[in-house]
Amino acid sequence: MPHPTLFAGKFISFEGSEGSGKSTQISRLAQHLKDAGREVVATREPGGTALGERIRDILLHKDEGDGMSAESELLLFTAARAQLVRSVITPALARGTVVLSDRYLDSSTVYQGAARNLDPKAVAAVNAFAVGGVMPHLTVILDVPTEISLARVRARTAGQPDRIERETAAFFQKVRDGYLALAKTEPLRVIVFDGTQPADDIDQKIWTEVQKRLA
Ligand code: Z5A
Repeated sequence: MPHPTLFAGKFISFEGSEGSGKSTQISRLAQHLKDAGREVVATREPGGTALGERIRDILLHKDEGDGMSAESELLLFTAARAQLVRSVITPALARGTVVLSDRYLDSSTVYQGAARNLDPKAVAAVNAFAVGGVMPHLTVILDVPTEISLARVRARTAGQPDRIERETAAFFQKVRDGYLALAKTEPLRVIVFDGTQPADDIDQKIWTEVQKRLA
């Protein structure tokens, strides 16, 4: 059987800092794709499966997550990813669906690697094991200065930040820098869009790029 990424399905991941506009752009792109007659599956990380949503709860919301080591954090994010790949992404690609994921393996590269300072080779090895070769055809990074993304999150969470939202501004600066560095190393797969532009403008730019890739 051919590898799932060789089927007619397309896989697009969205990355960026918290509050960079990923959910907003995923729902707009999903609508464009549906209007164009494509079947769409939208999912998120961590989460997207029953197991993944339980892991998400531990990672972000439960007291058990307090004091979590960076290594445990990496393994939990990638455990959720391994399940998502096998039970949602691969079957959807095999059906010819367009899969849109709010975060994927680049989040571990950047948050656990660049920002938590885990060995990049170890992060890459665990990521590779988790995804089993299923890579996005396109990764959209929404780039937003740290002050803006933090302000957007603060406005939304109204004083109830999750475990990762409680990190320092320096941590989020490493996240932003990590994404920009990643884009330079994989320019064919990863495209950076200015997330400070009006949502309609970003939407049009992403849709133009996606139509080229789907053609
Ligand atoms: N994490 C990790 O460490 N390692 C991993 O491997 C993975 C994840 C997979 C998941 O958080 C956390 O887990 C995340 C990384 C870590 N933590 N951080 N930081 P999450 O799923 O709860 O949240 P998120 O993925 O970081 O994103 P978000 O908070 O849901 O935001 P978003 O989807 O990027 O943005 P949005 O909801 O579309 O927009 C945010 C607000 O901005 C909203 O009020 C919008 O109306 C507004 N917005 C959107 N676009 C615009 C524009 N263009 N202009 C102005 N305002 C806008």
